[in-house]
Amino acid sequence: MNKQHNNLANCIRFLSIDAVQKANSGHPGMPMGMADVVTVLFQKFLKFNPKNPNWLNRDRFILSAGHGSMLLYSLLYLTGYKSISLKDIKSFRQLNSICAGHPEYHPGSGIETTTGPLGQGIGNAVGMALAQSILDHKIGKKIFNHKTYVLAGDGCLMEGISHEAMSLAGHLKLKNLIMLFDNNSISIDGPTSLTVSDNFKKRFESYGWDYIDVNGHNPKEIFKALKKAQNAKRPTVISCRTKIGYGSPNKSGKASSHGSPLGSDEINLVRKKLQWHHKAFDIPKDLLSQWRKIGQQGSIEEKKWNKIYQKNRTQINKIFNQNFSKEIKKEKLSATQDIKPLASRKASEKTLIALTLKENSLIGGSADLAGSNNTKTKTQKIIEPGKFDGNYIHYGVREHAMAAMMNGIALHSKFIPYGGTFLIFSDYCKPAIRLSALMEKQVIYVMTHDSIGLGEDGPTHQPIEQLSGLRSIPNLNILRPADRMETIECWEIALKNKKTPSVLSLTRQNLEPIRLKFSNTNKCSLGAYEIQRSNKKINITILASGSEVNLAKKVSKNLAKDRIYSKVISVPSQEIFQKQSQGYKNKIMKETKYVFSIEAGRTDCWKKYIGKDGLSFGIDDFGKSAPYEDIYNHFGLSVKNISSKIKNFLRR
Ligand SMILES: Cc1ncc(C[n+]2csc(CCOP(=O)(O)OP(=O)(O)O)c2C)c(N)n1
Ligand SMILES: [Mg+2]
Repeated sequence: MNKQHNNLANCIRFLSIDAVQKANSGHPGMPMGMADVVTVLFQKFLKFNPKNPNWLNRDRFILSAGHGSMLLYSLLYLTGYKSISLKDIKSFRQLNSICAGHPEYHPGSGIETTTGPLGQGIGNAVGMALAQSILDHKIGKKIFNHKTYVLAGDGCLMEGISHEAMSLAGHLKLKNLIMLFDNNSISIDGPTSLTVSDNFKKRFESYGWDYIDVNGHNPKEIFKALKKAQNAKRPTVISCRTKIGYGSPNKSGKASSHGSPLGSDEINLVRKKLQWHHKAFDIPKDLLSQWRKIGQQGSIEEKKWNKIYQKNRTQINKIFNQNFSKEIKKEKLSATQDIKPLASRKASEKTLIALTLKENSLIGGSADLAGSNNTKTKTQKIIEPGKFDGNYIHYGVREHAMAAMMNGIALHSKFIPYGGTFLIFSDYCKPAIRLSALMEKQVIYVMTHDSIGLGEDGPTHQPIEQLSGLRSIPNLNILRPADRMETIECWEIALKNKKTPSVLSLTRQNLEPIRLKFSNTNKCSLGAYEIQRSNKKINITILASGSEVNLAKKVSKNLAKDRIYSKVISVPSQEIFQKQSQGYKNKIMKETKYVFSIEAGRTDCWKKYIGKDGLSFGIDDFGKSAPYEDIYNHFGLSVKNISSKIKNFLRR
């Protein structure tokens, strides 16, 4: 048994060593160290079918320690996934190879998520385990009963996000979550004793996890631990004591095996030591066929599962209903009557009330700001420890984990997660937001209190550079609606964009309605559109977003008194506007020589529209603590100041 095990594990080791050597870059140490653990996992426990990587009830395997990507690519190749061939492994880290430096999510490839930023994978895994638990309760144990495995290293566990995610996983009693901790006591700078004195057992136990300690090179111990974890009542961590770079006479147990090729001399020594008499990339036929058999084990189970699944398909499709058009239309009609000023966070809540009335794929939440972000509706049910019949998650004060978990929820199957915090704390979500965008996942970030308009809480809470920063992330829609009608339209956009995450930037303060007419077409989906014009022939264009659109309207009116005529353009989304036809863009931006912009935030992202001939009104400094009208005045965001600045500018 041991020899056979060693041979199987060595396939992973040598593919990893050889690929890193050929690429002349990469991380051989982790795959060499964890090869034994994942061999037992894939051979004896993991439920998967390489012929159908999308099998809904497959176990999820997340490589949070993404630098060890060759471990994953080796496993996928060996077990027979079509996505990864030996040729792909030979082009590890080369342009357009699926075997990228760090695992990059490709639907249906077996790569379940994009990892590399350490700790994110743990958050993803907790989100996936939670999604599975919700489905299990909604649909039944026979259909969604899989496990989520996450391989995490010292680095993942040093990251703060690991604390947030593991703490919430323990609280919620996510018993189907199993972490394989590569406890090798080495990271890049050397032994972890340089920086860590944590008592891991106590740490995990205090979160409410089961902790099992094993020798990560002993297949029997690994097997026993995994076996025990199958019937746990809470999440399990298996601390696998391993040797980084296992098998390397001069580099094992040392940081030097972490992130560079071993070098051909050392590789020869590893071959000798592990008695591997095969050439680079050469996996002997009998071993490959053993691995392929391991890959075939799941197909029978999948077939059985499929029969049960087909019987429940209608119910499942109902839960995964993603058609919100009726609700959206009704909301728009209701908004035509809503003449009272309303904060866009409130408008968002009204929309959510309509959207969440029926069972559907939306899973809401907030990082301890449910009442401020207005993300929880009366009909939503809270998810509680061990009770997953709800559709609302109290994430606690854990923005990092919330965002990474939402990625996991979105990756798991067909749920659409949305979660709230203050826009200022989008910075706490940024690494995960970036990954939502990179992975093209539909995650909706509800970010309220989106400017100095939040008032007295002051500069620590007032976003300044956040909108501009978020706008610089590719494939991310920033939606900043100006009133209730626009808020409904922005939600509609977020729900329709399956491959682009959205940030809804919403106000705390009330906003007067700018649109009361019903329109079947979604005007916000143009990104920018005209809402007011003071004369047929105009001299200037005024752009504004969100809470500043009303200000722009007033400025426009005021300037008209002096025969300076203008049009006001509401710009709920710069990203979406950028995608419009050149003709439309010219119509909006090039009608007048002078273009001005108003937004209560950093001005740099408006320069592309105003050019050298215009002016941007915004805030390029930290905010202030005061009633919000006073702060607006302080920063010159008033009708009087803007009008006079524009007049002076035109008189130059
Ligand atoms: C957020 C983040 N910070 C830093 C890095 C750079 N980095 C990659 S691996 C690594 C060390 C990880 O140590 P460990 O998890 O113990 O991996 P091992 O060396 O044992 O393979 C670091 C700092 C990263 N990938 N992500
Ligand atoms: Mg380590």
